[in-house]
Amino acid sequence: MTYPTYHNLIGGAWVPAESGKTILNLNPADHSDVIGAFPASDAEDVARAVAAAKKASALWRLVPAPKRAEILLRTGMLLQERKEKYAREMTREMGKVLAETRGDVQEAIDEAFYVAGEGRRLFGQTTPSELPNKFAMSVRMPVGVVGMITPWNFPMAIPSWKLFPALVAGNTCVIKPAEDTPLSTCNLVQTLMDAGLPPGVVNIVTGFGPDAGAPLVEHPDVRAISFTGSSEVGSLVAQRAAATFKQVSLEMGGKNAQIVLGDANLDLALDGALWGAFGTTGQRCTATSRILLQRGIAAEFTERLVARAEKLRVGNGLDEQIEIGPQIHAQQIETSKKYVDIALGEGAKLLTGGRVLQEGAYSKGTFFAPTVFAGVTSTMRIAREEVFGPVVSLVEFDTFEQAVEIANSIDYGLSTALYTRDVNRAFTAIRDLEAGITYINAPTIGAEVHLPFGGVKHTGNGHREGNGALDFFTTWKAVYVDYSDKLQRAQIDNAE
Ligand code: UN1
Repeated sequence: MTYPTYHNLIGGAWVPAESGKTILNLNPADHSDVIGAFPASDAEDVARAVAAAKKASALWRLVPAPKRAEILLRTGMLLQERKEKYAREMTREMGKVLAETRGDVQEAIDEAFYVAGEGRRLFGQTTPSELPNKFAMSVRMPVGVVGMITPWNFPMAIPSWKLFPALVAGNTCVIKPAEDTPLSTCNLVQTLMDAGLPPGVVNIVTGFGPDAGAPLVEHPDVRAISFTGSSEVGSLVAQRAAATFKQVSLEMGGKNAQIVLGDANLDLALDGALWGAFGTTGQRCTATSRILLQRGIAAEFTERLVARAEKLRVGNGLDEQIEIGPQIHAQQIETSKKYVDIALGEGAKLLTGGRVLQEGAYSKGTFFAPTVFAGVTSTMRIAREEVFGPVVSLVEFDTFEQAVEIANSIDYGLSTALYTRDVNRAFTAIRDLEAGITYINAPTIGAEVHLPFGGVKHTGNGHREGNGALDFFTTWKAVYVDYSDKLQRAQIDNAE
């Protein structure tokens, strides 16, 4: 079998891992399709990448922000030209269907155009001084060298959410993409370089979390870490980063609820539920994993949902007819299986799916049947823990207030959706649902890049991506200019 060998990007040069070790990147729909070998990096590679980023920082921080932004603008335009090629490569390495990988590249394009505009803003404040003939203002400064650890489910969009704001703000970066989907990050960063990004400003080290991610988190010259992944790993990242007082932005799990009230447009709510639960094979942090149904419409909704779930075409995402791709790897399949067993053990009723697909062409990859559980109550583990697979639970309720209570009764708080025609209830839900994102009459997935993205409770640690990212990737400097030509003592010389 022949396949290409890819390298780390350090100081503008593509180089193998010092150890020479590699990881094979396989197509999850067909394991005989090898995308390539990528470096299995370790602390030594990370140290070289951080040193390159530190060196590049001296020049990059002095490039005017509007000029930095022009590189992002050109990157967005180049990504438009390359969209189809990159989407196909992403489907090969990640599995999700072409319509979705085109969306993933589009999200990076949107981010590029959005952040490019920030190059001419990056606003600070001016404010009066308490002393005469003194000027006061605050300006945004780059943080320095920033580290990024990104997941496999949005292999280009999520790196773009982190890299582009970090770059426009004048930081230099080391990114460690998920070991399952490094090619899309390489494609993104190659595009940045083709658009004029100087060497060393972005560096890539590929590899496993414990070998390549941990040394990045611990490196003393890295000033901030932006992480998207599981809550379990996020907690470790935060603990390790605390030793060197790094800023940490964590974007983690969800157990997102779609609430359907009795007055909802049921056709619309069904379309939303199917897309939210089974789009990206349920492998989004925003995926709908609980559907809360008001008693009066529950039976009809359930029947129609199951009928449509059974018709979904599961297969290789490169085939335009396919609606649901594979799961990323065998471990995720194991997790889906595990939660099916947990749900059955708790007394939930399996209405469809619940099994690994292995017949015919399915045997070449890692496929799981779209799965629906009914009779789920809010205390069951299947209603509380993230599966990250095509598994959705139906929970019935009587009143709107109960629905909000059930929706909020979990440790996570990323996305929520309410289907209703009642404007009063819609606004009450907007106020009361404990989540970073609430949709009315739209599914739990589908965030746009220029709004804040992130969650509450165990989903995050208070930072936001999207329009919150600049706050993370900059640090405030307060500036005082005294033009009185004499010593003026604050709090003393102007006191009564
Ligand atoms: C994720 O699942 O990690 O809102 C991100 C959405 C996408 C982003 C998902 N725009 O579903």
